[in-house]
Amino acid sequence: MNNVDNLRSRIKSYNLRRRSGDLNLRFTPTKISIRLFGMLGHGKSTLINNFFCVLNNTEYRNIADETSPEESDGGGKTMALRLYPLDNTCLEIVDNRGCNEFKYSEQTEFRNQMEGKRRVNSSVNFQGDFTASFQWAESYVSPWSWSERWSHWYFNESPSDDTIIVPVLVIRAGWTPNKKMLSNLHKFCTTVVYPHTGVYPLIVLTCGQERPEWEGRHILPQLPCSTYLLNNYYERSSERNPNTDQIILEILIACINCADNVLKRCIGLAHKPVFFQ
Ligand SMILES: Nc1nc2c(ncn2[C@@H]2O[C@H](COP(=O)(O)OP(=O)(O)OP(=O)(O)O)[C@@H](O)[C@H]2O)c(=O)[nH]1
Ligand SMILES: [Mg+2]
Repeated sequence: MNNVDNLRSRIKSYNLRRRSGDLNLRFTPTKISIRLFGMLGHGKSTLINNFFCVLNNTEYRNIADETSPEESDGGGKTMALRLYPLDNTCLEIVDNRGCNEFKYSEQTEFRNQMEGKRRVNSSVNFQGDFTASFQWAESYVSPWSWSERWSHWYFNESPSDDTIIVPVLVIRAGWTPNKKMLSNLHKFCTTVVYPHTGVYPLIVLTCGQERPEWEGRHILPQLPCSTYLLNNYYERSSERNPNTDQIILEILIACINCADNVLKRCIGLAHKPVFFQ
């Protein structure tokens, strides 16, 4: 078996339920939810297409709505949360709307997503509507408002024991954030991502072919984020090669390892913590 096949079979054979049993966990998670976050147009949806074609060893197909260059008007293509289960694995990937600068309202939305308050397939909204609706509901304007609002909040995208969340930041190599944006990103990782997931995000730097000098570069050197420089396959350049295949599979293995670390932190606990210290 070559290295790529070997990685592929490790991913397919990882069984979260079995692993939880081996660790004697007191609850049984069944899926790893890889949540993508990042700037508008930096390659999140394309990365999902890469996961599919490499894991299934098929030709590149645009399953997750990669933006074509003609469509790319800077407005953002993905506007809703979209769920993509990876066949025959315990992994799912959640595509996200790209943000502009990781400002507070954008981080609030992402926080709500991690708490399971954003329904899959619903539009992602950076206006802070959750906060507004929560305050409104709490003010008891009418007894109906509370239940009506709650019916819109769908807790399936389980913040709970069923799901281990693995955060992935997708950033284009060559991106030059200003100081404020970098500080926003740092805050996002330390005050939103880590407390909700128990890990720092994996960082995938896309468009590596244009910026080979970014190999080994850390966007947030103060944080222990594993970073991968990647040439995504995309519609106009979709011929597969073993190097890219290997990096894609290594990213998935890193996601599994991240989830495994979270499981180990849950040994002895009755439930997955709502917040990690
Ligand atoms: N050259 C190159 N182009 C890429 C790479 N990854 C993505 N692209 C291109 O970048 C553009 C944006 O990619 P998307 O996957 O749509 O980006 P996104 O982050 O999902 O964008 P939004 O949904 O709009 O936030 C598309 O035209 C892709 O073909 C890469 O690694 N190299
Ligand atoms: Mg997209």
